[in-house]
Amino acid sequence: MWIAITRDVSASLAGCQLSFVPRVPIDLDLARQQHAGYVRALESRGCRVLALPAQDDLPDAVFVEDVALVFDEVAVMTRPGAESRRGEGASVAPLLASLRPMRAIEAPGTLDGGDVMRVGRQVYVGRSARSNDEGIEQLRVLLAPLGYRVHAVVTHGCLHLKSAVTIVADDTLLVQPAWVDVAQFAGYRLIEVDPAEEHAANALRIGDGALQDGVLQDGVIHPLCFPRTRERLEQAGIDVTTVDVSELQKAEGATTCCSLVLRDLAHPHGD
Ligand code: CIR
Repeated sequence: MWIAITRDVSASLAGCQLSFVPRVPIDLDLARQQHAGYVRALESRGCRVLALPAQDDLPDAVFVEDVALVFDEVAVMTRPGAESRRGEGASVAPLLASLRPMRAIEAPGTLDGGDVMRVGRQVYVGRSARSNDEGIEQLRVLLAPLGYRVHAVVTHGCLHLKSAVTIVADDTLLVQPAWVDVAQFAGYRLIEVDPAEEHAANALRIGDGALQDGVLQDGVIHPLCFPRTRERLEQAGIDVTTVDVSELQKAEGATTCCSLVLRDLAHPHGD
């Protein structure tokens, strides 16, 4: 029903890109254990996980979300804003090509998957240090015939749009109001992160509100270290699976960034 593409942690993770968090030592073994726990969480939420081997020469390659966007109709290889990350897509593209028709963002466009949030047919794209106007425009042109509408969103003080806002249920967004103007999401139900948990807006939703064998399989994977925001999510009726991703957070990642989640069109009902 859902496929999640992941990639094992690079031996060189400590050399990752960092923009808004200070560089602190990363325990590589622990990062690998935590990543394995994340993969188990994906499986527990009903994903069939396709795990790519680590790319040890590419520090940020575990963050597969940034190199591609996957819709039901098409997959789009992005062109990451950080030059050090442009080699990561080459090994993801052949796998995606077996699952979707392929498109690509071309130079001088740049786009990171972490800047792209789909809510139904609306696609919000962060205009960030990583994603430029040209990249956003290319995506707009590419998706328009498929019935998606692209909206550019300015973020401030964070790496990606999905550092500031993620979808957690149909028409429900988890937001960090300090990093994005929430007025642009006025039509949605908004859940704010707890003020003490600055980085808590990045939740990974698995599900689409549909029943699976009569059971609603929909919920989010969320970092363990944000219990207050978790409580807010649960009070809003959202099913939360927590994962300890402390070492990946030191590399400025969280839960959406470590997978590409797509509908398994060959097995839409999990059979
Ligand atoms: C980077 O700066 O590119 C990586 N260290 C972190 C990327 C995290 N990606 C994401 O949240 N989508």
